[in-house]
Amino acid sequence: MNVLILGGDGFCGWPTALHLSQAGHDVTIVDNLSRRFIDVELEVESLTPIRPIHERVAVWEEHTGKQIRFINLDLAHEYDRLVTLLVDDRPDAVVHFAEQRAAPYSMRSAATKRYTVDNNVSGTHNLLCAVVESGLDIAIVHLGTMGVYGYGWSGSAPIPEGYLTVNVPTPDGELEREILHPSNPGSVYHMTKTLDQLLFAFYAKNDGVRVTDLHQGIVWGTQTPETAIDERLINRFDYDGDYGTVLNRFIMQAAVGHPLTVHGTGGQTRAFIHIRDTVRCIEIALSNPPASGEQVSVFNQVTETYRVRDLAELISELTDTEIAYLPNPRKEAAENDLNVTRDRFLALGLRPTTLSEGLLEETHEIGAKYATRVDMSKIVAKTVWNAGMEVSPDLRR
Ligand code: NAD
Ligand code: USQ
Repeated sequence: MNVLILGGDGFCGWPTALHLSQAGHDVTIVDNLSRRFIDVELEVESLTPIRPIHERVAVWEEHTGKQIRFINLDLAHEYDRLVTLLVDDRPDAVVHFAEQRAAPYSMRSAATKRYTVDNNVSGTHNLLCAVVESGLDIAIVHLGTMGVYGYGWSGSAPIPEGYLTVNVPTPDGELEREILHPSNPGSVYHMTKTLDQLLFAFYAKNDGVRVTDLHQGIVWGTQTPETAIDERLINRFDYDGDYGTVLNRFIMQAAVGHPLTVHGTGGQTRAFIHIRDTVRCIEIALSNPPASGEQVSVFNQVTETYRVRDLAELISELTDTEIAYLPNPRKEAAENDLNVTRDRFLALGLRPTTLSEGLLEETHEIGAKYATRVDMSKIVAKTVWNAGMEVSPDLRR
C-alpha cells in the first residue's frame, strides 16, 4: 500500500512510519516540523535525543534498505501543494497525525488557543477538501481522542465506539436514531477533535470520503521494535508540563527522583495504550477501511483504564518515590468513572500490551539512561485553565 503519514516526525507518527515501512508499505512522511519548533519556544527538549528527520530516514535506509520519503509541508496553510502531492503520489491511504496535540499548550494563552484551532481544524479540512479535489479514492485514518466523549458525563455507562442509539420523541411516536456520542471536550485541543468529527461526518456523507477516526487514549512507552534498532532512530519522549503525558511523566519522575506530580486528588480515570499497540492499531485500521458512502468508522483505540492516583501509587511502590498531590491546574472532574467499549480492535486481532508485562521497566530504563537531559524546572505543570488558578512551585532544582 502507498501511504502518506501526515505528522510522521512526531511521537506516534515516527514509529508508525517505521512499522508500516518494515511491513512492506511504501511510506512518505509529510510534516512541517512544528513540534520541534514548539520545543524551541518552550525551551525544552525531548528526554530522548531525537535526530533530525533527514538523518532518521537515512539511518532507516542504512539498516533496512527501505526508503522513506520526507516532504516538509504545512497541512494547514499549503493547500495547493497538498493537492499536487496527492495527485502526483496517488496514495491508497493517508494517516493523519498532524495536529497540535497538547491540552495544556492549547490553554496557555490566546495565541496558543488560536494557533491550535487554526492549525488543527484547517489542517483536517484541507485534507478532506484536497482528497475530494484530487478525484482519487484515498482512505483517511485520523487520530482522534478519547477526550471527545469527555470524562464523567455518562457516569458508569459504557462509552460506545463513536455512536449512540437514541430515541427521539416525535408527535408520531419515538424515532430511533444513531448519533455521534455527545461531545464534552475539556480543553481547546480536545475541542478541535470534536470539530474534526463533524468535518469527517459531512465529507463522508456528501462526498463519500472513506474515513476511520481512532479515538485514542493516552499513549505511554517510548520504543517499538523498529525505533530500537539504532539509537539514532529513537522515538520522542516528552516530559515537560505541557507536552508530557501522565504515565510517561510519572515514570521519568521516578527515574530522576522527582516526586510524582498528581493533579488534585488523582481521582481522574483515563484510558491508556502502549505505543507498540498504537502502531499495530493503525495497521489494522488501514486494512479495514469503510466503503465509500458508509458513515465514518470509529474505533476506541485504548487497552486499559487507570485512575491517576492508582498509577502514582503503583509506580511509587515499584520505585520507592514519594507522591506530591498538587493543586490541579486544569478544570476537570476531580473523580470520574470510565467504562470504555473497545471490542473492534480486539475482534480484528489486537493483542494488547499491558502495564503488568514489565514494560514499565523499558520506559524506566529510558528515564534513567537520559536522566542528565532533564531540566527540573520544566517538570511541574504551570499552564492553568483559567487566569488566577493556583500554580504549584517547582519541587526540585
Ligand atoms: P506530536 O506533536 O508528537 O506529533 C504531531 C506531528 O504533526 C509533529 O511532528 C508536528 O510537527 C506535525 N504537525 C503539526 N501540525 C502540522 C501541520 N500543520 N502540518 C504538518 N505537520 C504538522 O503528537 P503525537 O503525540 O504523535 O500525536 C499524534 C496524533 O495523535 C495527534 O493528532 C494527537 O491528537 C493524537 N493522539 C495522541 C495521543 C498521545 O498520547 N500522544 C493520544 C491520543 C491521540
Ligand atoms: N495529570 C496529573 N499529573 C501530571 C500530568 C497529568 O495528574 O503530571 C493528569 C491530568 O490532570 C489529567 C490526566 O492526568 O487528568 C491526563 O493528562 P495527560 O496530560 O496525560 O493527558 P491529556 O491532557 O488528556 O492528553 C493526552 C495527549 C492528547 C490525547 C489525550 C488522550 O496529550 O493528545 O488526545 O491524552 S485522552 O486523555 O484519552 O483524551
